[in-house]
Amino acid sequence: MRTAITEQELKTAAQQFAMDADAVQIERFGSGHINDTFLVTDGRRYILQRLNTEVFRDPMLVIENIEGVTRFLRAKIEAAGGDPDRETLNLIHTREEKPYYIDAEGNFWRMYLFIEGATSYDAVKKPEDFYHSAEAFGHFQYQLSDYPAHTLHETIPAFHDTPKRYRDFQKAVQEDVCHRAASVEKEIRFVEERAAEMGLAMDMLREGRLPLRVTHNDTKLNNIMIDDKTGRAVCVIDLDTVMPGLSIFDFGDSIRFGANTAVEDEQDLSKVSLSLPLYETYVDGFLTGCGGALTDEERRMLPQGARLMTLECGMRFLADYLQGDTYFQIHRENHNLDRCRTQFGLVADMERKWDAMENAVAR
Ligand code: ADP
Ligand code: GN1
Ligand code: MG
Repeated sequence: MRTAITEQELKTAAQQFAMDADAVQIERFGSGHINDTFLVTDGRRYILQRLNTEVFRDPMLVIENIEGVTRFLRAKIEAAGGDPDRETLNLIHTREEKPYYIDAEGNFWRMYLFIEGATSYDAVKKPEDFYHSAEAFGHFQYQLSDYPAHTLHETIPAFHDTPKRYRDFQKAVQEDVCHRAASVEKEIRFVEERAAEMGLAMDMLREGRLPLRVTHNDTKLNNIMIDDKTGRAVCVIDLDTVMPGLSIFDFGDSIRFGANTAVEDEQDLSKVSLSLPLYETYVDGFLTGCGGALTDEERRMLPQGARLMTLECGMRFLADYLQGDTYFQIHRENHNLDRCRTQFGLVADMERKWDAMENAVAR
């Protein structure tokens, strides 16, 4: 289990990153499900995070990836005349010149410059924001297309290996450690009815029909900072899962989160559906951002990427519910079950709108 964090631990951690501990203000920040995130102010603002080391078993590998990727992006941003302090994450070093701090309890901390004048959204407020996020995630992949992929660590092995996620899910059902399976028979059946389709994308990867690229792997709308003035995407954040992966999954995870007419944990399932206009907006932005780099097969498989990411995520939420909510942070009873249900509701709606989803890509 993750342990609670005391105020003293927070102050001690902040202080390592060359800050005046007495002058700082620290408060919880953001709505990520994995790390503990804090806003630290000492005149300037920073993001302090305790990495979730149950999810990221080897946090040093996460830091090495982020150092490598941000250094690479920084050079490209500078060459393009951009502002590297805002357009990519910047790790702050400790007094000992390290980009992380491990405290007496073994907690793993890191700090970033706060990206000022920008906001990360949990739901689409304006379609233009969604377009710009699509372009930015596509462009991110494009920028990393010549990154030395062999130097990247796999921070979470088999992260989007859907058949593996399905096997993990089945194990959680069988073990049923919290005796919750009987109450979610309908949801379990929903997954089982789609068992044959879990490998659709991974099989194509194995057969060489889909290329392995350097991808973000967690392309939720709230992992992008939108400029408060211009409305354009300033920076792609949450780089913990940058690894070799499938472009259609980066596309798909964004659709799963942003083109849903309801929020991820909506309890009123009648509000859940796929917004075709938002889906089409994202297709446009993503293809533009990718700079024409996607193959025909990748383009054709975009709708399937959206469906598989949504199904996979629902399966992960349900497995976590069955296992006693140990992976995703929850803030109320049945939170993971609510999240699972919105995902399956969205999958069902995608299946109803399948022809339109394919047509939008073909256009
Ligand atoms: P998690 O892995 O838990 O999702 P994130 O790295 O995505 O953690 O951070 C959680 C939230 O904190 C983000 O959604 C964003 O709102 C905010 N955030 C993270 N990094 C920065 C940053 N450098 N500048 C401003 N806000 C940030
Ligand atoms: C987690 O870290 P965050 O909140 O951006 C998860 C994603 C899920 C997402 C569901 C490392 O993303 O894979 O799609 O929750 N990240 C990790 O909202 O497991
Ligand atoms: Mg995040």
